[in-house]
Amino acid sequence: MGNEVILLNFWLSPYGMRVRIALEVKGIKYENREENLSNKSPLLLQMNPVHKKIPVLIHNGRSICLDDRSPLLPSDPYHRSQARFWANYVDTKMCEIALKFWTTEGEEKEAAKEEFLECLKLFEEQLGDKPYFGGDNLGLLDVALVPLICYFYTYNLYGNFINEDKYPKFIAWAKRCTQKESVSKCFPEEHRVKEFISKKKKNLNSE
Ligand SMILES: N[C@@H](CCC(=O)N[C@@H](CS)C(=O)NCC(=O)O)C(=O)O
Repeated sequence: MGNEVILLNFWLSPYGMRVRIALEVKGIKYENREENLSNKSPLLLQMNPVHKKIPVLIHNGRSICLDDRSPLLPSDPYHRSQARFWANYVDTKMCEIALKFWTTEGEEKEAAKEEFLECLKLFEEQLGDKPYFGGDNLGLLDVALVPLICYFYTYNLYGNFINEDKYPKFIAWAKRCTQKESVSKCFPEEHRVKEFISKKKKNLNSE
């Protein structure tokens, strides 16, 4: 049997970006297939019939998860559970705040901004003096968090709130990550993010 790996994806998805980065780090070759989320392909519906969401990773015709023997996870059980805890925090908390920031105005938007900055403070502490959350190399939390960096430019454009001086470690980490080819090649171009978000905002404002 061949060794066919297909990723069903949507270019702006932070979840999709992290799978791409993990595949790059592991050196796995794959085909990236873009999905139209308002008209999902039969393959997506077949491979993820419960959630019907991207990303879906398909290996030789079967949907799979990236496994725990990944070099992204520390071997020490305590550090492994910490990495999982914080990666889950990104999923549940940060992605929700980011969505609130994009889709609300006024007080709610301000609250989302404050919450986001609180998260950055926590991550600044978690990072300490390490180059990456994973230590000397990218780890699970780095890969989970770094896709959010590609929205920073547009955050600042619409909210002007990320003051680099306040989060020096976090900003240095972000720059370090984006200088890695395994990360930067999975990021969409800045202008595409900006165009997509300004279009979304226009649609929301006209509703
Ligand atoms: N927890 C899921 C979240 C995936 C997710 O929310 N995917 C979104 C795109 S970013 C999606 O497919 N949305 C389509 C829909 O909800 O119909 C993961 O980590 O993979």
